[in-house]
Amino acid sequence: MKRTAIILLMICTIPCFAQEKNCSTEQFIIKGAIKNEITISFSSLDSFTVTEIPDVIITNHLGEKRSEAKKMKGVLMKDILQKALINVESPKQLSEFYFVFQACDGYKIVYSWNEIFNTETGNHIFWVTEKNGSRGKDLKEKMLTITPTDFKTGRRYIKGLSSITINRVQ
Ligand SMILES: Nc1nc2c(c(=O)[nH]1)N[C@H]1C(S)=C(S)[C@@H](COP(=O)(O)O)O[C@H]1N2
Ligand SMILES: [Mo]
Repeated sequence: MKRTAIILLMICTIPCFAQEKNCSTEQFIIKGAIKNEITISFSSLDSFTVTEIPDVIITNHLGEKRSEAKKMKGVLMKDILQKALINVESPKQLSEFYFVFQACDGYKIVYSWNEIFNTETGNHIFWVTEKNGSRGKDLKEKMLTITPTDFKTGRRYIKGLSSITINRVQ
């Protein structure tokens, strides 16, 4: 009886220690080394062009299939990020900047300024506003970004994006 009680107590306390696995966000903030902090929510959608995104197989670091993202639509992240006015003395120095995308569970990934604005990859980094026939706000993760041209697509598939911080390399 006592043992059962201890086991039950252990099971009930697990959620307190687990990372917030299935968190979601209604909006994300663009901040850091910029003149104008920007908040993007589902109502911001009207200000951007929405395009179709090809189907993507989400793979882990070993290239194994984790899930499938189909029937997606989205907004190019560079259309959004170009509205952030970076604190810089000359355009040449923009090459020193990088963007940290952070999710609600603390998961973080990086893009460089050049990757977004000066390579083909920048044409394939999306805020996913529709997936598998559901609108973004009805998705489990709500705010979601994807880079379909990555080799291992899971790494930069950000579920529950909460902020983008613009930093300058030290
Ligand atoms: N918020 C958040 N997003 C995340 C992760 C995470 O830990 N937290 N893990 C990434 C990794 S490493 C992989 S492989 C994929 C897995 O995607 P899936 O949930 O569709 O299987 O999610 C990515 N997105
Ligand atoms: Mo992964």
